Amino acid sequence: MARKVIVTVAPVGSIPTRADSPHIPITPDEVGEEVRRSVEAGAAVAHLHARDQATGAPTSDVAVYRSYIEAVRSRCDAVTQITTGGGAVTLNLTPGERIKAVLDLKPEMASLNAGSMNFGRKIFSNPPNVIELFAKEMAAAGVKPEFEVYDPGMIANVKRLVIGPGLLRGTPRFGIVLGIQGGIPATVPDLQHMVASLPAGGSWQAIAIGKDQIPLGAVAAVMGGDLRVGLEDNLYVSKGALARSNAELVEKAVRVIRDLGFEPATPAEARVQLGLACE
Ligand code: KMH
Ligand code: ZN
Repeated sequence: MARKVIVTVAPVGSIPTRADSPHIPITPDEVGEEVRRSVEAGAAVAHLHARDQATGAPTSDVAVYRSYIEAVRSRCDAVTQITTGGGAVTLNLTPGERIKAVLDLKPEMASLNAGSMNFGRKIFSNPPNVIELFAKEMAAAGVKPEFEVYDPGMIANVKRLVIGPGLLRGTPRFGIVLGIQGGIPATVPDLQHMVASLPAGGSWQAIAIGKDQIPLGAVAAVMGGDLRVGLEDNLYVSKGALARSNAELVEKAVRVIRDLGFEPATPAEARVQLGLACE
């Protein structure tokens, strides 16, 4: 039987604007519809950032997160994952502001960025005390973290600060981010090195930036991993052609992984693989 690969859709992010692409969803209905169509196309997980409804700028407003989650849940059964990272770079949020929506809304998953770095021309600050705090609070809230790792040192941080001290419930889930300026480049040898550094017993996905999103996602599938696509990290479906929707990116990713002999996991199958539900 074909291996089931988890496709995550990241429909909006904190950085791209409507000037970059008119197709970025901002209202709850837009986000809900984008996720619904992405799930129809084969996505299983929705990674969500919130946007101010008047300006389109990133926001940490819990009411917006709530409206996005309700819009998704009323339309489909995607696993919901909230960011704790986006507003750190764009809004200089405090750790408490970054995790508030996670604690109030208790989505099934949340991102947990596992180290500090240059992020383009900015600083992305995730010191050890914040990593430990987020890990403890997510464990207490019953929210599964996805450790976003941008270089091998961050994988070591997860082992030393979270897994070693027993702050993780269940198996570790990693998002290997490739191609951020300041992080590991988006190349196959870099992905191989990251995967070789992971602790045993968990699962991982490739989160490659820009044009590398689907090619490195396909490599990830071949290597036994999963992949994330979406307008958060990539606006183009092919050279010079804006993706008209997140679903268009999911459709392309699913075409490619099917050609390679895999099948996209349904949300129910993803929940089992991620340890969010029993078989
Ligand atoms: N946009 C990705 C490069 C997060 O939201 O916590 C990083 C990301 C992290 O998705
Ligand atoms: Zn994100």
